[in-house]
Amino acid sequence: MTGSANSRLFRQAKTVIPGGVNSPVRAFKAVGAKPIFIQKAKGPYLWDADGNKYIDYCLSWGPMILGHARRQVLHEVKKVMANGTSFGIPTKLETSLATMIVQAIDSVEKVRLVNSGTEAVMTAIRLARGCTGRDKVIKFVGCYHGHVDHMLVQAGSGATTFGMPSSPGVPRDFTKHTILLPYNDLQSLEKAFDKYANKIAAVIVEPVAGNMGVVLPKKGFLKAIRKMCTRNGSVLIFDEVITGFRLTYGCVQKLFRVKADLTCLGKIIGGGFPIGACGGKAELMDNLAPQGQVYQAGTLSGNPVCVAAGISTLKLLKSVKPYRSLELATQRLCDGIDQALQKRNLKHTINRIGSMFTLFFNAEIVTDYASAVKSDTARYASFFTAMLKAGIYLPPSQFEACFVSTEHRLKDFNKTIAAVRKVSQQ
Ligand code: KE4
Repeated sequence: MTGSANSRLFRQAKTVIPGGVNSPVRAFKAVGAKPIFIQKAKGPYLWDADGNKYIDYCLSWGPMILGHARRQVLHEVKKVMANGTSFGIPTKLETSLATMIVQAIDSVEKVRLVNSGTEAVMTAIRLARGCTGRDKVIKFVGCYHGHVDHMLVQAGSGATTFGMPSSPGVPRDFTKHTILLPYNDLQSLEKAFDKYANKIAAVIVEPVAGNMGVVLPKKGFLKAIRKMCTRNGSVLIFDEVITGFRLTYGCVQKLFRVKADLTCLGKIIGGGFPIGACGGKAELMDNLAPQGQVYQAGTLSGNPVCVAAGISTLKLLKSVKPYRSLELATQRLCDGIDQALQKRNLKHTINRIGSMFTLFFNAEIVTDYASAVKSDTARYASFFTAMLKAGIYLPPSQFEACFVSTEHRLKDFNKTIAAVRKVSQQ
């Protein structure tokens, strides 16, 4: 699939861009392949530089829930662009998008728009620390919250729960306040709260994890975190950069009936344009400069073009209400994949919620990072490459989420399931 044009473009890219990509996972290293370069996309389809067509289940890592190049979104963006693209001065569009988010998420009374999910997380954690006067933050192994230094942590040695930097360039001091716990493990959470009680500024969690592959919260897990944060005066941050407007019009907080204090958003709320948002209770949010003392800023934050795409996307989601049909369609696809692999006796498990899922080549159920990493990543890599050759683009890593859009049709699912049958014979 990485024929002459793709290979040539990759060679050229590597001469001027580190690794030839602007975000590591795009280099296909996790699947031992060379990346394709996209020429165009429409609906659920991608075309690469060699003219190969793919059914896209990565959807730019989640944003393209309405499919690529959605006519209504492009129309709104073009209209706004004609009046200028960036002013560094407020526009009413920002108020409109913020209002839509506030109206969609019960726990959000105010929103600060930023340019990425990473910035949303940075803002939420600084705000939580600023409001509580505390330093420690709990995160869970396998959850990814962007590349801010103090979130780039890996399990420390032995029983220490403090994270060690997971990347060169992150000083040990920057992660010494980050407590790393196993996802879905309430016992370790209780121990951490007992031990660090009134030192914990926040707990940040992907309420449905997407970055170790899709992993669902065990019954009671989210409610228990909520209870411990409330009891301890810590801020509960839900990182809904993936799940925001993916599973329902709003956040999974509605589905699990747990209210976060701060919510991080991104991806879908930008409709394919750079965006992020940190929202929450006004009593917290009003501590952000210039109203409060907690500094946060961004030249292109709330950019009218990005915001126009987000408004158009949320308007369509609100009117089309695609979530039930997305759920049924994704269930049908996953059932077909499951049956195809069962027929070949290939050990696998599929975690799915709504229109996001992960096919793990793993004999066990996957409930946390420790079980996720038992997956057969070599088999996933060969499956990925074979499916790519068959015209199906899956995330180029076992530990990511697949997504279905409103534009995927039955014929796409049938083609995908047929491809799974064929490649799993090999
Ligand atoms: P960005 O800074 O990449 O916009 O968002 C960071 C982020 C924060 N929180 C969650 C739950 C996220 O999933 C992400 C980013 N997601 C990855 C893919 N799982 C983006 C892909 C990439 O890094 O290239």
